[in-house]
Amino acid sequence: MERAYIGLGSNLAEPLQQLRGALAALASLPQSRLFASSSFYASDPLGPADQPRYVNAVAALDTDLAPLALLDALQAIELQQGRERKAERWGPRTLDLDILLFGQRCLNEPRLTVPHYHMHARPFVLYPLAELAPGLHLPDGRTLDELLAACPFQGLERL
Ligand code: A4P
Ligand code: MG
Repeated sequence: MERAYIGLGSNLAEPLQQLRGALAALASLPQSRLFASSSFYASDPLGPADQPRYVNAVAALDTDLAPLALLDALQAIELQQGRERKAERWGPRTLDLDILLFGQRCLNEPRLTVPHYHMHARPFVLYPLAELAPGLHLPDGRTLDELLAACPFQGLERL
């Protein structure tokens, strides 16, 4: 099995419940085992400011699914929980599930870029990730500690 890290985010329709529902769905994915999940964090929105604050968390999932099969499964969970894809970039959503890391793989496919393209600069990704994997390093060799040092715990509140 490979360990994938999944970023969870929601800012509509009871975000905490959305994240709890998503964790339950992750725990029942085939060929996979939910290894751990972080605390929940309230976070200021990145992108348009006229939207509610988010709740974010990170999960560690051990899986035998191929990366694209995992992406399909995550998108199915988003849809089950009422996600509507809107044109606005970084707009509000009931549930967003991003593959942050998949083992030490680097993937550049039309539907899937891993590591997630913006994870290195997002406090609502890095701090929950640090709870689960303090000594982690990215495939490019950067350590999580380095990234955290450059990313203030700003606009973030551990719930
Ligand atoms: N895709 C490519 N790589 C990946 C990956 N590693 N994981 C593709 C998941 N999906 C990946 O995603 C668009 C397409 O990205 C997918 O169809 C998939 O094939 P989407 O979920 O439909 O769209 P999106 O999430 O709105 O776009 P984007 O650019 O991925 O947004 P982000 O980066 O996910 O940001 N503020 C706070 N505080 N907390 C948040 O969680 N999230 C966002 C969304 C904005 N602001 C936020 C937060
Ligand atoms: Mg997304």
